[in-house]
Amino acid sequence: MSRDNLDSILREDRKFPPDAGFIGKARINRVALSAMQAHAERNLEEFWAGLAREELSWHRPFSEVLDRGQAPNFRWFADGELNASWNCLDVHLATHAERTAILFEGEPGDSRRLTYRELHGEVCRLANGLKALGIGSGDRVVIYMPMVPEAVIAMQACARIGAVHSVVFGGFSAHSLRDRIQDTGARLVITADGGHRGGKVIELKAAADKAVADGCDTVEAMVVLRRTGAPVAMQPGRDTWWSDLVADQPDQCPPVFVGAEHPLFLLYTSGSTGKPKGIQHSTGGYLLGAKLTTKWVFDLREDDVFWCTADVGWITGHSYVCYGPLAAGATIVMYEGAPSVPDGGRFWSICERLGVTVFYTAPTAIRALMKLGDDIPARHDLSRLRLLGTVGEPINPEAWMWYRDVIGGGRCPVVDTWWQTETGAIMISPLPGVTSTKPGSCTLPLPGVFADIVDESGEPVTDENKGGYLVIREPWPSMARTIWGDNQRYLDTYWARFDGRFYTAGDSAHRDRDGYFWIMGRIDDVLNVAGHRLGTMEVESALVAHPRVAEAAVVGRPHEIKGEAIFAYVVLRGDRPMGAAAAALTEELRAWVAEELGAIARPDDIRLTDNLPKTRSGKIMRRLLRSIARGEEISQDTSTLENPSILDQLRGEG
Ligand code: 7RM
Repeated sequence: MSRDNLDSILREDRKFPPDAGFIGKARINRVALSAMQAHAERNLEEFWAGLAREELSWHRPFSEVLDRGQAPNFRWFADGELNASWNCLDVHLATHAERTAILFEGEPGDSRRLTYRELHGEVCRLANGLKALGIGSGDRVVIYMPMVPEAVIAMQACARIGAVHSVVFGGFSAHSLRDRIQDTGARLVITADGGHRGGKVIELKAAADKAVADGCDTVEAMVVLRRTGAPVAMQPGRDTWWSDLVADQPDQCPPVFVGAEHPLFLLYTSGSTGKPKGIQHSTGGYLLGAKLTTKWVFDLREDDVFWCTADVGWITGHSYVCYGPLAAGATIVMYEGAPSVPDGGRFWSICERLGVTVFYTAPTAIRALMKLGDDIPARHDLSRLRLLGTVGEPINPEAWMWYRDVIGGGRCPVVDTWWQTETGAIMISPLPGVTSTKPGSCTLPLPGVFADIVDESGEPVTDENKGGYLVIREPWPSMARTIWGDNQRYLDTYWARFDGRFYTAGDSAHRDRDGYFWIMGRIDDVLNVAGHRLGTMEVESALVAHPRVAEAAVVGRPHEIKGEAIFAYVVLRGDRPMGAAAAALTEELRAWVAEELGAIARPDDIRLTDNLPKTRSGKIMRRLLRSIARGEEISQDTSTLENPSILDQLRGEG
């Protein structure tokens, strides 16, 4: 068995075609899809150019579609000029100004509704306020806010005047905020007194003060939204209340039209080592990707109520809360708080009360809610839902089935969407009116996306079920342009592995006999057991398929004979047994995996734990678990863990 082989051992045969009712009304049917695919194959630039002209409103039309001159720093629609906020707001005013843009619910239960006309007015007032503070095109603005409508208003106001926003997730510490302020060289920070999360008040202004207290000389001003009413210290000459700033501002503000390549935002993502990377996105290409994929994948229509549960601190919140759905003229839901407040039914209660029709969330949330049992969603009327989506991690087939059956009542298509901060928009996903879905597969690339799987030497992997590197062969409009201030790192991280020939996502994947893509996990997490290279996702899925298991994370630790042994951390549904009962259960689980996947995948160690360590966006921190399994010193930052005491348990000491 060669070292290069990445084996897929998971067999999943369930398949769900879209039902006739859905197909009949879908925005994209089989015929439309074939035509788009043929067009993209025939002439990729013409394909994207046509969509860019149709979907976006240009102040000055572009003449050149794709500039490959500095590849892989591609440029799209470069001599065209537009404004992102204009494309999200003004374009709707003539036809549907009174349509609801945002339905907001705060964690304490307060609610608000903003029409497109009102949202446009608020964005203009803030944009005028920002101008009054001296902020202009190209200036960086850091946004550190709770999930309230003002977070979207702040992003849109920056876009309106050509300022480059960088949203920092409100759950990040003062220290992380400082790093990002310093790296962007921001002139302004927009924050709030605090936000409500998990029944507590998160003190954002205090954290922002702490962040800028040291080495943030570029920051000239701070705008503070009053949200919780908690007392805060305002620094005279620097700090302004949001309400004061906009009080006398008109609700009209002419947009600043910028070149299509003008950066719309920077968004930091943690690299595998060292400091976070400021992923830079463009205005034209990014907005095109966000808008198109919203319409294609979520099949959005005028009467839809779309809820993407992601915080605006993540790319998902940029593309599917702030930009895509507003550009598409949809009604979105924003919820400020935790899914567990006041109880584990909050998501379903919001879906019921606000009439959510399209719901998009992460596997980590699905597994957490699944662990609470079926009774909780059963108390809510979820009959308005017509489409469900997932993003962020591979979804285990059992969690997918639960989502489809219990939340979707078996009638809603489930779209498992693969993409990254760096891709800007969804890349591989079912189209709900066309694609038959399979639990655990993100299915097929969208039109215009040339995804492939290659081996160590960059040759396509054509064998069924054989894994390799997930790559994208051709540039696409919403791709990241660079890493802010460090283009070399951009080239090294995403392009060097195969000498600039294609974009390397850093994920491993395989294809089945229908050509469907299955993401197996991050390349860095691949296990090597007796010459078999295995993705983490399959062993985890086998564990989650056991009725007692809610969540699992699998890592490798060195083994004298096999090279690597499989070490599994398992979270159970219900109480965690101790002593002999625990030993019996772990034996049962080892045998279960061997039965499901074959002896090669039998975990050598299973550790039962109450929780798994997650990043703030809910992804399992396998690197941390690997250090623990190997008894190594922990080098990762554990300060952001929800529950730091979990470390003792993971080490087997709790
Ligand atoms: C949107 C987002 C990107 C990484 C990516 C994958 C993993 C995301 C899926 C997925 C399997 C999916 N951006 N990932 N979606 N894995 N199936 N549908 O999450 O930059 O934060 O993360 O997330 O490993 O490379 S991200």
